[in-house]
Amino acid sequence: MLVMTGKKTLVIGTGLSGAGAVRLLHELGADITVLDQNTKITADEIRAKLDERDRDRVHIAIGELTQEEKDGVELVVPSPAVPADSPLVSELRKKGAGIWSEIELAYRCAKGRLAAITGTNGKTTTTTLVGEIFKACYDSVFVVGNIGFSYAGVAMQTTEESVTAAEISSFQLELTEEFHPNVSAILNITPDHMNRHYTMDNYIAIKEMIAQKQTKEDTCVLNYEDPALRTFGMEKCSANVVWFSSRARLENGYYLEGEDICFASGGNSKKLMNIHDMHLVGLCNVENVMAAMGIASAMGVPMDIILKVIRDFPPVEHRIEFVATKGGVDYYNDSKGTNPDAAIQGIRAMKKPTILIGGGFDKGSTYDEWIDAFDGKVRELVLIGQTREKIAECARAHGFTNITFADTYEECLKHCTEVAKPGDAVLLSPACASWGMFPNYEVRGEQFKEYVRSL
Ligand code: UMA
Repeated sequence: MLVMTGKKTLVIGTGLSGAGAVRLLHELGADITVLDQNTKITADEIRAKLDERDRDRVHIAIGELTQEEKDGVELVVPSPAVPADSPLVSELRKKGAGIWSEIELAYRCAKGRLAAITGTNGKTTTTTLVGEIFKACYDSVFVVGNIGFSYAGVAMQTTEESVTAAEISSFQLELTEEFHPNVSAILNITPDHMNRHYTMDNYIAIKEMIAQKQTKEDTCVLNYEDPALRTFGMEKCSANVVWFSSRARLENGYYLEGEDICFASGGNSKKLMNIHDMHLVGLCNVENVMAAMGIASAMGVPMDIILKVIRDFPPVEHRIEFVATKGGVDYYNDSKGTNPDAAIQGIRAMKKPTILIGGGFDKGSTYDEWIDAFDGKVRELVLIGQTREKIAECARAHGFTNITFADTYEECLKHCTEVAKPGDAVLLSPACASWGMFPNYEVRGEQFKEYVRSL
């Protein structure tokens, strides 16, 4: 067990991750300062975000730290929103402090077996599905991480019998050292978060860190169709690799043949299920399901249990989620389409002329492939947020000109209902993060659904 008694620690950020880290550090007996760099927040607001047991046991700092507060800090746990190269983190790193993500801290204290899932898209669906499969087979199951539950917050509740499914983002992975899941999975890697990771090579290297401590005793589930992952699995990964493919008939691994998901091992293959026997739709979800099969099977869940849970599994909220038909118009919430690659899956799933809502926070993405994927289906593009000019310019360069700018979300939603005709679809799939206009993509999706229901 990690010994932290009396050690001077600093938690940066007071969201879910920060509150979870404080909870765990408190249990470990550390001396904790919690810093929020948002100068608009008050100490009382920070206290209210912490667990009741921690509220009066931490030192709270807002904005910047004094020299005294910085001196002697041995461990820093920055929240995922805090860049790993931010001035404060860099300064404390230089002074010799350990810099761990909340996931690394949690891992060092948690017990039982761990399946960790990363990838640019599909993480939440796959992690939720894997969690449901685990619950159908094991008594003590935790579903944590980027999905919206702090791993550190529950680490002390895990036992040797526990089985944990963790969704892990690149922000969380980049500050890991000993993190070592029994089963890891990288679903795909396409450009995202370039404002944080700068280059694609760096982003790929960070994603691959999920398997950096794995050995032949462990399993790494990888997408055979992703060029970077194919190279990683064949040349660099030290774990036992389980492949999945939506295009090739594999000799070993999970693959799609026609409408059937099959599994092959040592040249023998068998059909596992037809893709129409599940509620999840779209090729991206077939890939998520194959990955979940590989992860759950490697964690010891029998295939009949895996298949039963997949058949019953409902679609995940905010991911190509059908909301309602109003006035002959179908409304779809794909607020989780927070990058161009995810939004491509959203538009591909549409079968009708579509009014598409796009735009939001600028993560440094390029939008060409997304615009190309419109494929004659988008009737009008309604743009909001910081990226609207950039997207409009890109769309025009690709010959798409039916573009409207909205200054507010309300104006945008109202415009969509005015221009949509019976037989059309309205799709919220912005290809951008929600930050700046909303606290997160969930709020953006909820507001869309509320508006549609009120029509
Ligand atoms: N803050 C600072 N300094 C900074 C930046 C932020 O002090 O430089 C403070 C803010 O004032 C605020 C806190 O940090 O108090 C916000 O931190 P946070 O956004 O990390 O908030 P959490 O609630 O801890 O959420 C994080 C993840 N957020 C991000 O990665 C940005 C959540 O993922 C995750 O669910 C949660 O931990 C639990 O693990 C969200 C996300 O958007 C869903 N993830 C990205 C994505 O999926 O694309 C990676």
